[in-house]
Amino acid sequence: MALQAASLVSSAFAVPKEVKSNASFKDSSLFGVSLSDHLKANFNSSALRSKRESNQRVGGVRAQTMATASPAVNTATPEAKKTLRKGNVVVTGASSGLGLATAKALAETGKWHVIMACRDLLKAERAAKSAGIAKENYTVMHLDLASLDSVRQFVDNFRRSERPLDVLVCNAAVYLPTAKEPTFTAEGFELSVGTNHLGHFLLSRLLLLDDLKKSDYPSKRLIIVGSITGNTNTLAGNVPPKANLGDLRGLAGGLNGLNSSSMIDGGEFDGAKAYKDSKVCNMLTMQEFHRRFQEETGITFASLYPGCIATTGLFREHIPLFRLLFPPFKSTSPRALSPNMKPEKGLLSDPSLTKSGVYWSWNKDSASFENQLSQEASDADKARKVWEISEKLVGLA
Ligand code: NDP
Ligand code: PMR
Repeated sequence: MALQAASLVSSAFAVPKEVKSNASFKDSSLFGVSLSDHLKANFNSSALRSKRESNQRVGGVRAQTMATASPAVNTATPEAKKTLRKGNVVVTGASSGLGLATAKALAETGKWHVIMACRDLLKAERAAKSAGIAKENYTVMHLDLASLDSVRQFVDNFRRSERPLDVLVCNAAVYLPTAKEPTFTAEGFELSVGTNHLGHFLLSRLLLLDDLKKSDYPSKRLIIVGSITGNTNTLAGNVPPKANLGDLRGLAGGLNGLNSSSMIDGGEFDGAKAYKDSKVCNMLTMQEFHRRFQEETGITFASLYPGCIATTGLFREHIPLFRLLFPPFKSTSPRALSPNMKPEKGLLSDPSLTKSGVYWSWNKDSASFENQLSQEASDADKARKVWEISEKLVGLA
């Protein structure tokens, strides 16, 4: 056990200074790239590590990232010859945690140009440099998902760059478990659902229909990161407060906390629940995309649970005791000790992972499997309603 644990925490990861705790990842595979290797090799770059950050280092790194097929170019077919160019992937929230690890791993394959879509340009630039991502393999572009204007501006800027879009990864998220009162996006939506769901909803609708659809890439993908904690068919999803979208009355009212509740189900504000609800929306949205657009566009839509990555920036707002106990507790769990998420076993070589409409997870033996969503997170009727209400809220209907 100790040996396994040691191998899991063998790498240093200098996180950007905004991230209070250091990142500790399990092995990762969203794009079919072994993140752990990259992280081990490069995330300990000291170039931008402040003394304070060094002092804060607690964890080692095994990364678990999000899966899309590698653009594995097969020159044997004319189709492949046509697409020898690098793939272009937009990763939201690539300035930290899973998004940064994913950006790094993809960039290092040499087969992807990563557009790091981030709200804090300086932080993102520093994070990319600190992670050792080669300049020619990434571009940082501004995106604040808590502002629909910013989302639209991002889409404009992206189009101006004249890059084709081959993969979009909706990864960014905020988690506000200790907030007593709701806070709001620029348009007045409760911040967690506004950022994690509505911002991504608008982004993916705009980029999907006009950009991703046009890509000539062999594997076009839209990945939306979900979570076990939004799935009430799991132990983790039964830790209160549980996700529950109810009859969507709060969402329909605009989540503004004035003439409507700030919570999707119309209840009292609860930051932890708002996050879990937003993850249910993410998973429902992926399925609705699949139903509406898979056949027409050939795009693969997928969601995933990346595993528990206990020391990313996500828990920065949590109580200090949680931040102290969660990483060591999680790093001794059987799942964390397993050689999890070996992408070479999974997404690179497993053709089934190109399947659309799936919520992926990886077991302790690194094998990918189609995970079962909770009843609510797989409710097609609810997915349609969330879609229709969200369209109105973001100004698409
Ligand atoms: P981090 O907090 O490290 O990363 C979140 C990223 O989202 C950061 O880059 C952050 O930017 C960005 N972000 C937050 N708000 C906005 C915004 N308004 N506009 C643009 N970007 C924004 O967390 P993780 O890496 O852990 O989380 C990544 C994903 O993984 C999330 O979707 C999360 O739900 C999911 N997940 C994580 C798990 C875990 O155990 N960590 C488990 C299950 C799912 P900035 O750097 O500027 O703060
Ligand atoms: Mg946890 C096998 C059980 C399991 C798993 C896989 C997780 C993952 N959690 C599990 C169990 C439990 N958790 C139990 C039994 C408890 C009560 C002691 C517990 C508590 C807990 C808290 C307070 N867990 C948490 C929190 C958080 O604040 C985290 C959260 O919900 O963030 C939204 C969290 C998590 N637990 C996980 C994972 C993956 C998280 C982070 C979830 C996410 O980012 O979506």
